[in-house]
Amino acid sequence: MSYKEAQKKFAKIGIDTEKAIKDLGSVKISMHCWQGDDVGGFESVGGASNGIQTTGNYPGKATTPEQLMADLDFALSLIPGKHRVNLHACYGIHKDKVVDRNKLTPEQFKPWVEWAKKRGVGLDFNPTFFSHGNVVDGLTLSSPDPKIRKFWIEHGIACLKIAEYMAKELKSPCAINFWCPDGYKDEPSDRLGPRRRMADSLDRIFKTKYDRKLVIPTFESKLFGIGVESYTVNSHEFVMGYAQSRKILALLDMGHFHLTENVADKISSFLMFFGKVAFHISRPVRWDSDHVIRQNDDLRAAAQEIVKMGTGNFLIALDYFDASICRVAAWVLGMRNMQKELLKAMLTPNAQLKALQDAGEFTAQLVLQEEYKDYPWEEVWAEFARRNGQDPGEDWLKSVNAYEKDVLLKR
Ligand code: RNT
Ligand code: ZN
Repeated sequence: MSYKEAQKKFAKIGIDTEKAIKDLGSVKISMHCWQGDDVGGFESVGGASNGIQTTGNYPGKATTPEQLMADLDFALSLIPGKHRVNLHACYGIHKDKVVDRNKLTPEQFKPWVEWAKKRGVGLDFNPTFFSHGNVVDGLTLSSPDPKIRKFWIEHGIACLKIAEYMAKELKSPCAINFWCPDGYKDEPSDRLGPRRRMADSLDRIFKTKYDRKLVIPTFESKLFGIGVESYTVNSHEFVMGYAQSRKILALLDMGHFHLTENVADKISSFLMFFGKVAFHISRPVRWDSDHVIRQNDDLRAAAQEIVKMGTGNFLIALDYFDASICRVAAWVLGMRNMQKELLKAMLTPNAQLKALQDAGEFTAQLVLQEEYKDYPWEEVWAEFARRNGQDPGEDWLKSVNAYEKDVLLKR
């Protein structure tokens, strides 16, 4: 089937494929730098710890800023459209001595800003509350030790300033996401105290002056982590309450709920009460395993909700890290899969299906929801990819294989 034929077929169910192509082109996805080096960063060679874990030892990992930038460039060159890049504070670029987290300044992120400027990509940011000796007994901002809290509060404040710098320089608002690993392995005796301390620490961070138009703080919840199975301070309820009362955004990570929970179902409520929704797109397998996202039912459901609620109301960031496969391929596949699911959602006659729901026509609703999945979205994808100078099919893998042979495996 040609694009023209697909266009006609979609037109019969009221879908304008040209609009879908245009709309998809306007969605910027924030690509996470940390898939490139297993959340390693540039401060030490120790790798990720304190609640972050990667598995796999695939060769070719980026170990310097130059390598990570080159890999990001290569991955972005195989993804249709313009996107954003999401950095973590542990990716600061240090001269002779590593500047500790509480003393970070824009200086360590200047090379990243220069890199982003040249490519016309926006940057998002994250304070790094892990992989550091000041995570004591698994706690950061909620630690009972005021010195530990102070260190991490200073880190949070430093990061708000860095985010503001990035946004100003790149003339594009910077989303800054707060995720802390804080929690306990076994039943705590006091569940309230750590949450009170967490709220107090965050309040001290957010009372810093920052431009609310340029810096968009988001706050990520989590049900459990490896080693913190019994209690996480920043549970879903805590994050919802804190974010709502402080007028910042709550962030949904697809891996941070019970595995039978439908994360897509949460989106409409978030939208109603926050106005905008921040998202970490991930794929949990049996736990918060952060596998590369596939075109599966969970991603489909999330993308459908995102499109129905208006893509402009979402901050879409990817968050997974697989060290057992080629890291560059993992980026490209995940970004393309996200785009494909958004496109499928844009090609669904949602108004018609909604009308069936409201009329109580549940048989027709079920049948058509399924039948419309078979409409030729691939042709529209191919057209979208071609118009963006990309090969629509799997040939990008050949380019990655060549890059792997020429660059990655020589490291
Ligand atoms: C961890 C959170 C968090 C991190 C990144 C690296 O469970 O999902 O978002 O993955 O900040
Ligand atoms: Zn996340």
